[in-house]
Amino acid sequence: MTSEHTAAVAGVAVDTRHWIGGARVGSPTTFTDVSPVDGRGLAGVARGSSFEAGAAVAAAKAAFPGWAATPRAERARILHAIADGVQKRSEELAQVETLDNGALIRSHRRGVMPRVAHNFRFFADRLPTLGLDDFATPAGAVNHVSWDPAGPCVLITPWNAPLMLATWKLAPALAAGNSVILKPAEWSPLTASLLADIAADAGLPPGVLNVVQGYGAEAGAALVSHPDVRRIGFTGSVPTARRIAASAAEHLTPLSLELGGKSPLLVFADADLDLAVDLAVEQYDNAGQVCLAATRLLVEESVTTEFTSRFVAKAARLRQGDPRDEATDIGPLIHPAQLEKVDGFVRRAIASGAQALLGGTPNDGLGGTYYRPTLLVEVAQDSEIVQEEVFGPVLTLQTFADEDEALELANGTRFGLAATVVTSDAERARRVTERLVAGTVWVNCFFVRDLRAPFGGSRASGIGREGGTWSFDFFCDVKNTVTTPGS
Ligand code: TXE
Repeated sequence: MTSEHTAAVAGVAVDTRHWIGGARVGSPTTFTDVSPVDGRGLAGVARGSSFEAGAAVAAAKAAFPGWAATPRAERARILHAIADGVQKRSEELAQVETLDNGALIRSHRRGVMPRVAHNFRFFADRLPTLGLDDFATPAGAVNHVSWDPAGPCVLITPWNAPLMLATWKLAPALAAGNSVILKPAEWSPLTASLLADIAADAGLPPGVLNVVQGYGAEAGAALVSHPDVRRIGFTGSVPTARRIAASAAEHLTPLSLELGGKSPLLVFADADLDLAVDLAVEQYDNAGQVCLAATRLLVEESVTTEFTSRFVAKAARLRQGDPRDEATDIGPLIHPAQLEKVDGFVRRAIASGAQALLGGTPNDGLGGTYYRPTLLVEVAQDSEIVQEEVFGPVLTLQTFADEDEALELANGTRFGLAATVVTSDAERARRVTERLVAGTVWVNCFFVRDLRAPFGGSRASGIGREGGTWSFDFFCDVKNTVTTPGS
């Protein structure tokens, strides 16, 4: 069922060429997209170069004036139609995504795909009121502030939540009236291609959305260094962000960077321990490949023994296996190099004195890139395992004596993406939250998200905020027009 350009993945036909100017475009070479579920090759995917990147930017540039001038009501109608298409094909999208990136089918079905559709509806519904402001000065001069679309935007997205993160950036960029070039991660390129089909079916004009497939160092690097690009939205790793920022500096292209984390989960002695354990075990979701994951458990000394034994008992019951099975709790890591990377972190931690109370090894028997849920204790604050993002199902546990020490540990990394505080004392929650360095703090909960809320991190976790008006603002050039009385 596989032709040169079309792969049948989970029974779904996926065109693996680029999507440029409303047409499928191939490349002279392809790369093999491998499924982390079982290591099987899924498809040969067009390997984009600066040639296709340039063609996509040119297509986006040509389509931009028409889309920018399209009335907001019409843009909103098309965004709703894209959301309809996502809903209609959500089971296909879920199946393809699961095979492609290894995240759980049950998460894709229940959480991710509904949110993908919502990403479009959210901005479609708000377009009538987003980015409008008029006011008069006391002397009567009228200021009209307009949020004008910026131009062709490049979106570079990672593999841990491919369609979710692509549409989270794409919807506000399109809503604002921009044209877009999306470069999905080479490890999970397939749903972006399906999204191009859905957008075309929904009536999005040719060239408004372009998808360029390929490696970061080739297609990605060519896109972010292109002089006609007006915005770069990136989610991924810190080293890549540095390269992109350096390249964007050449043309002073504004960019938004959503990077990694090493978030803490603080458990105070007054916490509901059942809740604390539930929230801690939740950190193994997506095999720990979540930028927001609270991978550092910080527990008040007096409850450490109790917390640890309950946590280990619960985490040991997690079922690891094929993510296509609804009963599976933990699937594979994205690729063999990630497995090696995670295992390397754990081995080095153990060699320098850490103790694994749970896991600590790959789960070889499952036939893919599976790593056992792991808990490491006896870890020093300045050790690699506490300081660096592992991006696997590996949690560390440290103890603290009081609030000051808890905060010193919590804030003691170069990241500042998120934090979770578990306590029954509201006053303590307020005090601690105030001193935490984090873009998001959850109190007695985790991963509760609303598109109206700002999302992003401090320090090495990124630059800028996304979500709701923050995303919309990023993709606009704001203009103030002043008219004086009688002019
Ligand atoms: O990410 P990259 P990688 C972290 C996590 C993980 C590590 C490595 O710790 O283990 O990063 O992952 C594109 N110009 N996160 O190497 O390289 C690339 O093609 C333009 C956290 O896979 O950052 C892909 O589309 N683009 C993170 C995207 O960047 C380039 C999620 C991300 O890949 C490029 C992912 C270049 N020079 C990884 N080089 C999170 N915050 O959730 C690469 N790319």
